[in-house]
Amino acid sequence: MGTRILGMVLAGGQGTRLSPLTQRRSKPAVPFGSKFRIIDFALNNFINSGIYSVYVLTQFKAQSLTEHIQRGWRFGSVLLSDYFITLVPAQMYLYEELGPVWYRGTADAIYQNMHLVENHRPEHLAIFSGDHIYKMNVAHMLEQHEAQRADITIAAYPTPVADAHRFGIMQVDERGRVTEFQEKPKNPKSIPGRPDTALASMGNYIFRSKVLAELLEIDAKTEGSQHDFGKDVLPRALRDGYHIHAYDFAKNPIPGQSGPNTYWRDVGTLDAYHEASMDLVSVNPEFDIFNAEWPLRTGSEFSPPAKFVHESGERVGRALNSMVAGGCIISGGVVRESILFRRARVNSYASVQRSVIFDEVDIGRHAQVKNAIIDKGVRVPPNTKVGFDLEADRARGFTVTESGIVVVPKGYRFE
Ligand code: ADQ
Ligand code: ADP
Repeated sequence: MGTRILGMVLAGGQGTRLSPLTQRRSKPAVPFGSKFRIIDFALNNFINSGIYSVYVLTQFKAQSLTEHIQRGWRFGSVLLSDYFITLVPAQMYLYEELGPVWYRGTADAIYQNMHLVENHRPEHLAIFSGDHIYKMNVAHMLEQHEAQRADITIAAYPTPVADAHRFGIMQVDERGRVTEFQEKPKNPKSIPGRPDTALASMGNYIFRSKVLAELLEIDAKTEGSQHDFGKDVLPRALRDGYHIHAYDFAKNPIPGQSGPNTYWRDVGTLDAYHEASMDLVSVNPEFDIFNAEWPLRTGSEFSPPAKFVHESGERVGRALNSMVAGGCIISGGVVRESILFRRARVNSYASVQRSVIFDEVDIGRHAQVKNAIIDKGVRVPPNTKVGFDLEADRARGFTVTESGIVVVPKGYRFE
């Protein structure tokens, strides 16, 4: 018997604009929120929606992601064949006409893996992006998809017209059926009656499997196609008369949460990443990770609890408006509005402010760090300042963003 739905997460994004955080890992593998990685949110959306058969498609620099999935995302000793989260690394695919090629685009990534789909014979396929921070009850989207008897359902998010050129933009009729779809249009059309807002695709789709197979078969043979869902497959499906429905994300119900579900962020730039991190440590964050009815799993690892020591004069070990992961020791230093990942160390008289500190970073005595993102394992020597003199930081080779966030890359050694 076939499965009702199979999940596919597109996790091949290069994340160029997140460099240097993506110098050695793909975008979905970038750490976020003290103990998660970006991909965890997409995976939790599936698991919390009761979708337990999930393939994760990777392409670039997948090692970090592979280790994360293998370490954390296994269903223990469950032997049921329908319970799995499996990473599918890109392989050279032998096209008769082209010879072996890597994934040519998002649609091609799925096309090359249709044999996996055939093994499960699912009625529907949920193809979701692994790049965003949000909660989404996919079961509710599936209910609508089935109730509407749609061939394709696209998750939709109303977005300011000024940002709309970055997305696939849809027009829908009064019942929510998609009548137009344009990928990243230069002059995006707004929602009728709402001149400032356009309806953006979230890059999350549910396809009737049979329809997907037909569309991908045609797309693979279409000359000039970039083999991308937004650029090629969806516009073609619309032209060919398939029934495409929009799913209104704001109506998505999350257990344990009232009001509309409006948080969906692409942390695709360093500034967006920093801003989303600062939201988490704010007193009333827009994105709530403490909802026990929507548990957020991640790569589990054993680490001791966070520890805070010393209190005498200037030498105070404490953290305020911050998140501190397991294994950290805040020893006589002060942390404010910051996120500390596992096993970070803040030593005496040091201060850390509005910063994101990755695993195993060591902040030396009297060091001061502000508006910074410090990648894994970097040792900030005693008395060093980061984020105070941006020219000096640039001269050290650090990335400094438009809004003045300083990023210290993995492997950097201070003199
Ligand atoms: P883009 O922002 O251009 O638009 P894209 O680069 O196509 O997104 O990436 C989509 C997803 O696929 C991401 O999760 C990415 O990690 C992954 N991915 C990219 N290339 C891949 C490959 N070769 N193999 C595997 N995975 C890959 C898309 C849609 C728009 C929509 C926005 C929403 O095309 O219509 O509005 O997403 O963010
Ligand atoms: P600094 O002045 O640089 O902060 P200290 O040596 O004064 O360094 O403080 C280190 C503190 O960290 C110790 O007092 C201890 O409480 C804590 N600590 C160090 N190593 C461990 C460990 N392995 N497990 C638990 N706590 C530790």
